[in-house]
Amino acid sequence: MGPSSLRTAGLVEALVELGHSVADMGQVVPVPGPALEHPNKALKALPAIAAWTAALAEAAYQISADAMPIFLGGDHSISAGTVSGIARRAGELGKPLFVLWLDAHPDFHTLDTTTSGNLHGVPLAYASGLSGFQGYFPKLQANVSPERICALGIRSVDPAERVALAEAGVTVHDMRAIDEHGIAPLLRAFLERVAAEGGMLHVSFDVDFLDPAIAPAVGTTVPGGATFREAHLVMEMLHDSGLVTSLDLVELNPFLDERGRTATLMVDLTASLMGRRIMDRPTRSY
Ligand code: NNH
Ligand code: MN
Ligand code: MN
Ligand code: MN
Repeated sequence: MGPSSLRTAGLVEALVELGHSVADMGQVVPVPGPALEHPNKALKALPAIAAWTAALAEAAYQISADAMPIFLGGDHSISAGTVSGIARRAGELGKPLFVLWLDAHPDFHTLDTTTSGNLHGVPLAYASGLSGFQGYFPKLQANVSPERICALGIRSVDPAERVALAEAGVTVHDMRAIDEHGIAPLLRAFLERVAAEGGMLHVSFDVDFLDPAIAPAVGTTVPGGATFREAHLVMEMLHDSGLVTSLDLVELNPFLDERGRTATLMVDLTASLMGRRIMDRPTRSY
């Protein structure tokens, strides 16, 4: 229902109004795979998510040949497919891929370390090439280097993720860092790295990055999230950078929304990323 809700809230219309040409590619269709037995009995819907990952990786690889894809979730597990498919495209183009992970959570579990068994907790670890997915998720054709990932807005990290993030060298700017430094300098430093290396940039936007007071329509709210203006500023800076090559909008659950306000906010934030601005600015610098 998340994608329908984003469409109903006017995502396509907002992008068209900004002068973009938009093609709604509809629904990716997964091909069901075999039943899978894993020693971690907590894992939920493993065969289904593995099938989705394969289908989405192929779709992301294909569509990124000549368009900027926006992937609508649905569960954040879709990013196992979207990020790995984009990584394959980046590899083929000979460009380094960077990932900006906007989320309350780092989603850096492996199939062995997740205790909830919710596979929205694993996509970034899979796409980073962490071991423990072999034989269950599709074999990775390309991965994103963990040192090229920046997780922003983090405020709920499980013990195993804490260790894995540090070992892998992921940049994590938690809410404490945002409070202390402000969100702009943290993002600017990352964008400067992307620009310096001539990289592609995938942005993965989990609704729970936002504070639940402004974005209630998500199953895993965590207090103390990004404010309305922090979130728009991130999107405005991303636009000005000209670096973003693909985007996920995930975890929107319209059953939990209030009069569509979260869906509308996600559309407005996407519009900021795609060029909507309060006032024209003299330069495109970020
Ligand atoms: N880390 C927890 C888990 O693996 C929560 C993950 N929930 C999310 N991630 N919504 O974005 O179950
Ligand atoms: Mn989820
Ligand atoms: Mn997430
Ligand atoms: Mn989350």
